[in-house]
Amino acid sequence: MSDYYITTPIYYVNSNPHIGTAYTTILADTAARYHRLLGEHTYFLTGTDEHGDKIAQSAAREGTAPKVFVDRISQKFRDLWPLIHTAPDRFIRTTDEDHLAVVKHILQRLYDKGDIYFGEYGGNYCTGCERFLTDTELVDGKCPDHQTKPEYVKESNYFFRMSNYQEWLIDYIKQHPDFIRPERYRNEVLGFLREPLEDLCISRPKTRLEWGIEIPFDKDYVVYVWFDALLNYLTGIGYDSNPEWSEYWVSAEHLIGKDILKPHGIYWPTMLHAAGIDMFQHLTVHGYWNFKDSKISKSSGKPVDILPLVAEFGADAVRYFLIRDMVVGLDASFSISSMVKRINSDLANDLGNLFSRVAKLIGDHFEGKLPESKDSSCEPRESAASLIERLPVLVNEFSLHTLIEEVLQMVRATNRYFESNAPWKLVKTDKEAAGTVLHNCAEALRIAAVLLHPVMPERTSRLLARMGEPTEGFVIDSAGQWGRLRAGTRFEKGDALFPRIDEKELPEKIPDYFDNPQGTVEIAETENIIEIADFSKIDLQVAKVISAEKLPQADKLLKLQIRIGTETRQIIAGIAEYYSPEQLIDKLIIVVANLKPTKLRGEVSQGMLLAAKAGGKLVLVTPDGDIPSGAKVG
Ligand code: ME8
Repeated sequence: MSDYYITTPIYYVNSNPHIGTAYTTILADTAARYHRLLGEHTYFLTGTDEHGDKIAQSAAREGTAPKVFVDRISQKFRDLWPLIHTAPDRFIRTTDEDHLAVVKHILQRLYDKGDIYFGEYGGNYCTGCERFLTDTELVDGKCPDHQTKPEYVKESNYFFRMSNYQEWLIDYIKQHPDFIRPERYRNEVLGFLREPLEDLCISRPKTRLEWGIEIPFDKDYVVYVWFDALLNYLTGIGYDSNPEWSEYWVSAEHLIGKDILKPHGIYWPTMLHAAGIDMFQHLTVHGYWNFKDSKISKSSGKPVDILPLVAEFGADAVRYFLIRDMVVGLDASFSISSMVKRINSDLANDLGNLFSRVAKLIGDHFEGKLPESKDSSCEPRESAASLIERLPVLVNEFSLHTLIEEVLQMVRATNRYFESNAPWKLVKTDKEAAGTVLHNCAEALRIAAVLLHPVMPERTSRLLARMGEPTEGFVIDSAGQWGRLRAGTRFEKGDALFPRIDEKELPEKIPDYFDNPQGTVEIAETENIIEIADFSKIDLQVAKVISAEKLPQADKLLKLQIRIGTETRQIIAGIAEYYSPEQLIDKLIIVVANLKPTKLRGEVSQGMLLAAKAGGKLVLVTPDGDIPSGAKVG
């Protein structure tokens, strides 16, 4: 059994997870599941990057202590992962105790070795990137990724002698063509390395930034956030504590977006080499998900949120679209329309429909039991065998979109086989022959489900369960064998695995992803007109009441615990005269989600609910229909 270790970037906790960060995590999760399917001992690490200027500033803006702030946002990432069916083996935080120890250990080692020195440096610092940018990286004096002018910073600091390792790194990359992939990013790194490499400033004086890991040999400094963050990849597998860490390490694959190529392609290998640690196996770089030509990011405005998509289409269908529609290395365009087309054509039509038709015929003509196959030679069998043979190559090359497309080609071949043999007619003249066709189709569907399980773990498990097959923990060597299904097994049709989506209904349901879905609205003049921009400052969201109780000694107040998306909050509402706590449980309400928290009768209130009042009556404003909590109102 060989080992495989895959990592995602650890995400900054300066704001919530979004489509981009979810994408890398889904891609890594899918890769991990494919390696498990190949029978490899696999470890998958993700987590959050919690130190540095950017986080300290976000916490300060909110008036919260950094640790309280990072605990809250980090939890949002942790809560999101199961909702999109990702299952990391460890969720690392750079504030974890074992990580602090690893960072200090490596710093001390490099310092003792003479690879760290004290000096002075002035340069253009981009807080968004959390690094100094060289003059050649600036476009019109601005950071091209963040469109902000960097700040000139000059101060005494500790430096890592990165320049000493420039020649070594060039040679290493040249000798290991797959080290940085796809090739365009390898070339980009070699391009950076054509310029002389400067030493890396790896500290910040505490007088400017306290929120970081203290340098072990100088208590007046904290370590630079990138130096701290990159080392998470070692902490995550128990470097220095687990004797088996190196077995995973040599097969490590770092998956990142192209925005963070330089720290991973240059800082990280030189840091490892200086510390006497072997290189990881691959740095695999993907492009950006764009929406209308701009990168989806926490600062790009809407849409960024993945949960409304999951609520509308289901986590597995969203995963399928994201993996199928991005070629790793290139940018891809996100739109609801392409997502709906993909789900409807591949999943609802090709896969889901075939399963329903096969299951229906088995139900109608074979009492719901799988008929026998008298002859298993058919085109689907051949295409399944050739795909399974190439599976390791496609997985190791990270060609997951090709792999998925090939599975769908096999499904389409099965549809053709089904159509050309017309078992619904054949059953009337030759029941045994019809049984053979249906059995072979079922076998092809089973193998398709096994091969798509890493992309859609939940839906394919359901499909397999309906054939009485194991739903997880299988490996391709056995599960990929044609002929595992036994005649006579119960075969259930069940409800549609991938219901067809009607695109016309979506602008109402997930308006954030559409331009002005309601069209322009004429409003009557009133005295108190506000601009749309003023209104859009108010973040109205749907929330679900989880619990409610009376506040002692406060006749009018109720204390509610509400859920907004994945987040739980407490609000104190003056509605006790109109609603009993029991009436409120499970109710969907509308809340102002971005109100500054306040205290009422000693209790924190993190929001305000909306209610309408007239003539001594008060009623809550509620959504007219079932919609997930966290849905935006506007
Ligand atoms: O850079 N398309 O964290 P980060 C695709 N903490 N992927 C995207 C994306 C988009 N539009 N937007 C973001 C950091 N990503 C550091 C990393 S690692 C030691 C430290 C993904 O929160 C992509 O993987 O800014 C990108 O590299 C990452 O989120 C950046 O996350």
